[in-house]
Amino acid sequence: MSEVHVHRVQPEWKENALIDNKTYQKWYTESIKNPEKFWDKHGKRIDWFKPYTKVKNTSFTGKVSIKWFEDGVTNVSYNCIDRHLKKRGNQTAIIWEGDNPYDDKKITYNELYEHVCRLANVMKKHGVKKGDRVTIYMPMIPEAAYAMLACTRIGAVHSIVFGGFSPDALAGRIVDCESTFVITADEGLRGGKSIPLKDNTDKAIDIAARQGITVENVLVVRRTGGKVSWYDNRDLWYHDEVRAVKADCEPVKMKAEDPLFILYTSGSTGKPKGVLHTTGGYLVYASMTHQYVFDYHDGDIYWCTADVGWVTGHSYIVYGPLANGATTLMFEGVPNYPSASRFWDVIDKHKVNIFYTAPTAIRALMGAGDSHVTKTSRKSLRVLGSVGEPINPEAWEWYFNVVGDKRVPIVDTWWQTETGGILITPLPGATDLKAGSATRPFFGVQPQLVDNEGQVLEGAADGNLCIVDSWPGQMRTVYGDHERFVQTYFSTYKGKYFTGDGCRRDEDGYYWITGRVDDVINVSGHRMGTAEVESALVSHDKVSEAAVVGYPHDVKGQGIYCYVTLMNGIEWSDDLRKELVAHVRKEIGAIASPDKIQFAPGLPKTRSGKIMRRILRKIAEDDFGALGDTSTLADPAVVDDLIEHRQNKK
Ligand code: 6R9
Repeated sequence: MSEVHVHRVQPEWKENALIDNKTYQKWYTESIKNPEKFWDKHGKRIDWFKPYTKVKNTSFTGKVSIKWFEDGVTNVSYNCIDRHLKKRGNQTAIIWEGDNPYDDKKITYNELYEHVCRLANVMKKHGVKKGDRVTIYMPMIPEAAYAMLACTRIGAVHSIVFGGFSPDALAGRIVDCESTFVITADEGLRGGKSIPLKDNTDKAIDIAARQGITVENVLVVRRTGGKVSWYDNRDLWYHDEVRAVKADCEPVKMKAEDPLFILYTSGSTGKPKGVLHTTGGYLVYASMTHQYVFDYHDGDIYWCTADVGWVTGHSYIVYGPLANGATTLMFEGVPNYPSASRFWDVIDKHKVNIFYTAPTAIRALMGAGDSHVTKTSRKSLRVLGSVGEPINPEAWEWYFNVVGDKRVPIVDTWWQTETGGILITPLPGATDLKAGSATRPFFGVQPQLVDNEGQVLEGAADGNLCIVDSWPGQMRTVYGDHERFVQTYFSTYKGKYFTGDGCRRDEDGYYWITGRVDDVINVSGHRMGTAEVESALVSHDKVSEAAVVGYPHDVKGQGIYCYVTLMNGIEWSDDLRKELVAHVRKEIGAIASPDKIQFAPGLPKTRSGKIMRRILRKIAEDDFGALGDTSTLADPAVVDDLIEHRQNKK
């Protein structure tokens, strides 16, 4: 391995930092030795209508049950809005930066209160009650945050579907959680292009209806003014509705373990899972990690570039920052529009202090050249963050040297939809940095590496990453399928939460995430089950079989490589390739667009019929020398065919 460059904590990073190394060590030890006591103290960082007396009640064995602060009563929107009003009613809660650089606005906490209360009243008026599921399919506009908070105000459970997903994917998620109320916009706007959100919603609702789920109402925000179809008995304009209701709405009393939101995420098998997070523990964990990981101080301008359709947007655009009374920036656009300076221009424009983005964006902007960065000031920056996939040391160093001018610490934060918040990360004033390492566990987090047989690995080692005990932000179940929750996360290594990631621990106890060890690929920081892409491919009537693997991609991290076997008598052609790409985009969405499709006369299978993906991965990487043992294949000749096709680029 190449020499690792250690970046020591600089004196300026420590100076005003909330946590230095000594404090980290002390708190970490306390949090592991006596989690009850530690979380009893930190659970009080949010306001409770009725304080909890029980702190932790969790078990990773048997039926698996996870409860935190279970007898406490609170409300998320109250914590993100009401409790700040006295002190910071006129402080900006949300800075919105539109796709077009001339489009922006600021929303104070007082205004946020009114927007959220009105929307909550609209939902109530149309029959949405505590426990009902509301699907949100929105662009990155403040109304997306209002919608989330309005749900929490009345105890409805939101399920946000990323605006890049297709009508089919949206329908699947509406049906799975039986959601009868949808909030969307006429169109989204990204990089100057419009996205037909209302039109997609109409299509999704038709598909859902055929599967027995009737959406009663669609609330539509007018974003672009583009033409949309309208169904009077079902569709409601947001701007009309909010005018007609009161500007106050009591927050509903929620038990700590009442559901807060569902977020669908891809796994190695089957359909996406509805990850369920609950109220109290999630908010404690999101707000605490937001404060300490980003060394957030009162008055800081904080910007996370994620979309609210992903967990990063939930925890670190909306819930964590707003629970802390922060000013959070919400960006509608893309990194390279109107130019590759956009991120850095926005940082200067709004004097952003904390900036949190993904390696795929960093790599793309690195490729665009340093001058786009160096012509901007970026003097306001104090902390940089990275999330979503492993960051390669070259991109890390560029982020550090060029974007941060060697002056600003980088927090490489490892976590998952399932974990609710950051689990492994540096703390800016405490942790010496190594480019490419997520470094050390956050308070209360106990990582463990195990080999494939489940043997615990000590010291410096390479293995499968598990977490041995619960933390408050952990998911509680798969919506409607607890058995799948237990099977997916707690059965591979009994009594432990298995993350699905591979990981190396070095001699300093630093963690280096090496990527997924299951059939999940990470494309531009978006999680994709290879099984989902395969099922989209085989749903095409000319495809008989498909196998999908990830392969290294310079900008996306991983690209999507598909092997496709055709129905008898169908000829392979470039047009068919295009047709298949379009088909997958239609079935799932543009984020699942295959990068490469290779015609495969046959797939390498074991005698029991299991596809040997290991071999397919190697071929996709052009690594023909290291195919390993192929003797267990039912028909070893298949492999030569695949290599030949790969080399002929057929
Ligand atoms: C927050 C989020 C989770 C998967 C996770 C891992 C990868 C996320 C990472 C990282 C290396 C980091 N991942 N952050 N890998 N270093 N800092 O991304 O959630 O969409 O559920 O993805 O992403 O493989 O298992 P999610």
